[in-house]
Amino acid sequence: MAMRIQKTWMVWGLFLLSVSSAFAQHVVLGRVDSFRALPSGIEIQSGEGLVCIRSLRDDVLRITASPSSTLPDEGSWAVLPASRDSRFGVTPFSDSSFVGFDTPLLHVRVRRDPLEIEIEDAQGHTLLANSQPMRYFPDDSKGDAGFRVWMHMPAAEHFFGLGEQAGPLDRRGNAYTLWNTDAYRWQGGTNPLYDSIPFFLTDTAGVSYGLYLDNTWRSEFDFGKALRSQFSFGAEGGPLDYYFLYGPAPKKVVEDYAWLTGTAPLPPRWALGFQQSRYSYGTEQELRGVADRLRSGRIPSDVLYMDIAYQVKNRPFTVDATKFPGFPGFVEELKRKHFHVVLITDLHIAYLPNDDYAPFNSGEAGNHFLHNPDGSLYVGPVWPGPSVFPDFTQQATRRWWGTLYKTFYGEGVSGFWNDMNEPSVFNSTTKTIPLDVVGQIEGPGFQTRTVTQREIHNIMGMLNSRGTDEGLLRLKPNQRPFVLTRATFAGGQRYAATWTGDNSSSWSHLRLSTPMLESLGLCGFYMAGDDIGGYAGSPSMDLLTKWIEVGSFNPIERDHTEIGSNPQEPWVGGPEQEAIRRHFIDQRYRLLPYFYTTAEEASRTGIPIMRPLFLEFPDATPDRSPLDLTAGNEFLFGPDLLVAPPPYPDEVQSYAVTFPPVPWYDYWTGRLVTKAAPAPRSATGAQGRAAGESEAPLKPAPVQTVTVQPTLATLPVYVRGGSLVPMQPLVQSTGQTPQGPLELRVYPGPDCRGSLYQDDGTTFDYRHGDYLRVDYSCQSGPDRLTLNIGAQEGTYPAWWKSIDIAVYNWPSAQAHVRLNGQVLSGSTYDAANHVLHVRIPQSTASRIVVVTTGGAAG
Ligand code: MIG
Repeated sequence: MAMRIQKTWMVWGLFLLSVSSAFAQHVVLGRVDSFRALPSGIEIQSGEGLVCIRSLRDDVLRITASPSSTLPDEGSWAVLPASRDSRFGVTPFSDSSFVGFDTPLLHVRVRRDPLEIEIEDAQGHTLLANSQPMRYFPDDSKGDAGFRVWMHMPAAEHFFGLGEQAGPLDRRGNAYTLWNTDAYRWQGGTNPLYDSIPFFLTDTAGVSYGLYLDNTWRSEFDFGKALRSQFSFGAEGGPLDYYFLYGPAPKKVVEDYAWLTGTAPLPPRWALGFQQSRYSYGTEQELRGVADRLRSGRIPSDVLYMDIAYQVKNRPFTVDATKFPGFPGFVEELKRKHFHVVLITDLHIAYLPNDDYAPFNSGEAGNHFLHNPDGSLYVGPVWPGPSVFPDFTQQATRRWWGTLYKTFYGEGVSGFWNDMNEPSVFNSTTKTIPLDVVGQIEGPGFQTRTVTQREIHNIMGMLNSRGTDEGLLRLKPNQRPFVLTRATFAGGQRYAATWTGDNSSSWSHLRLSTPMLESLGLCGFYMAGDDIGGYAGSPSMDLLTKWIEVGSFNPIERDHTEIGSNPQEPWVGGPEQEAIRRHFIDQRYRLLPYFYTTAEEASRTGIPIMRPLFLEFPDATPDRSPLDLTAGNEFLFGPDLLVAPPPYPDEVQSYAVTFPPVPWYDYWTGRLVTKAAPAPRSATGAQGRAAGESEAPLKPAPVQTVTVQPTLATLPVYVRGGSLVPMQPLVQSTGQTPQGPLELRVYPGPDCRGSLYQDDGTTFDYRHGDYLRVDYSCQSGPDRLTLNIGAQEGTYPAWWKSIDIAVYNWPSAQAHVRLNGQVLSGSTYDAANHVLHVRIPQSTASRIVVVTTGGAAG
């Protein structure tokens, strides 16, 4: 019978698929029948099945299991090969009840009967423990099978992560499905959304670990919804394969996850500028009008987006010359006006077999599209009409896809926007490609084999953006690509930034965006944004204003709206609204040195730009529960700025701002706002307190609050005492060289530190030393301040000739200043706000500035 179908490889592939799922009987890995110590872990036989626990580092474990004698051992789309292959030698352990092993940081115990894994820290406190044995479910008639793993869930455990989810930051009490979905007009609680990131981290009284399930199939995470005191996760197919990442500091877990799945590379600096979009600016004149209005209104901005209307009949990689007659010249013109153009290029390719549409013809010739089970091309309706879909799990297909950017990239288009890549398909109740549509996996790390959408649906968006990113890098190897993708998967941060899809123009959506962006940041996507002003519908002018205020402190600030909505650009609504919005966008640009320094840190460490409070202050509350649970929608923008929008942004009542236990200054006035300045108890990264370290519990610091009256024109922002914040004179785009001194704001407090990173903003030359890095620190007493400016690292020249130092909370006009021991005159004092201003010349050498109120400084 098979002879009738022409593409016999496909039949063979489907045969293999059915064989591989045939073993999925209902299997419980119920007890340890035998075990064998491995140099880096243990392998356990349980009935017909196997469980393997390996130590990749002293603080990272990988746990795999199988109902048969073959453990999952294929390539991973998310985990970096070097991390996956690393091994740490362990000390085996067994007694009559348990088998397992030790690393210097972890005890891994597996109960013999029932088979339950328990992971403890070095002090013997349980971090993670199965509450019942893992289990495989048999296929039903539709092929839904899979596995599930259950864990005990202590009362104080809180859960963060799983990428973008429209709800509270803490996932406890809820369940989530990961299945990439085009969710137009999603609302609070809508799940699933556009991306699948099967990673979460926990916080139990300041102690944290992370768990990453390396499985691309439809998966589910339940944090105490079905069962009050257990959490569980599973997938409907694919490998039972997860990683345990030990903190104990939450910040370290985020770094561990970056070690496992990589970081998002440093973006071009212009991507940090204000971005203006709409579905769709339809003509050259219209878009030129937007560009010119931004410039004439002195609204700093860097990026203009062209949505699907620029194309011929919505066909990707075409330009409608009736609307954009001189396309390359127009891109040039915008570039001269310091605007970068980002073009949408959806992944669907118009099905035009008898046409001269090159993307279809070259893709068809290279066999780059997905097929139906009978071997015919899969065709589904999307914007261009009947469309075909690239088979991105083939390396050859990703390479072909990357070549499609040659013309646009050559014409000076700066970045690309990969939309609709869940993938979204019209006229279908599932809104996506049928599950039995067939593709191929082909490429390094993988056995070449046939797969269906069940396995690869969730990675289509990530691999679409990967093809784009890698293609751009091949076309211009020394230019940092910018790719914005709607759908993605764990590890996708290596290839693209993302945004939260089709939100709505409502106050509750402004509120929802903060935890969504924080969660994306915890999951590696430090470059993320939302549609400022809302996509579906039209915002009131006050809402648009407030959204721009908050969005000016988001990693990506992009104003975008749907077709047919009211105008939503920052000037809409009159000069008063425009002035407020401009003021906040100005601040974003004034903060660029600090902002870009934070982005560079994120690109090395994975610590996001937008941070929940518990990430920096895991011990801030008396019971060590995450401060974010009670601190409204406060978030940190970089390490030192605390942004405190009204928790319910449309409410008019006053609200309390909650502060982590260090001194805080008002960003706008520079005045110290918290009275008490208890020493910070929290630790970050390596200094984290081990779980259950049994020193006398630190006396709980009283949680500090101030009461704020919300107004349209204000947004409370505070600066951490003990920070040094570099700022620059206002520019109208990130490409403009600032005129005037660098401003260095000194906010005295404990553990006072800061740094500054600069480079050319567009190339990879920084990887060869062409950057500028300076570390700052300060020590302060009641009438004395010492500021250390480190020597410049790297060869990139500073644009400034001098530095304006602003010392906050300086007690009096009395100020004796010495620079490297030499008396320096000319300081000025702002008595109203207690700020001392000192100007010093720029130098690449290290310097010490000492300020005292008394006689001779020094
Ligand atoms: O079906 O390209 O989320 O940002 O403007 C809508 C048009 C397709 C969805 C994206 C939105 C974009 C729109 N796209």
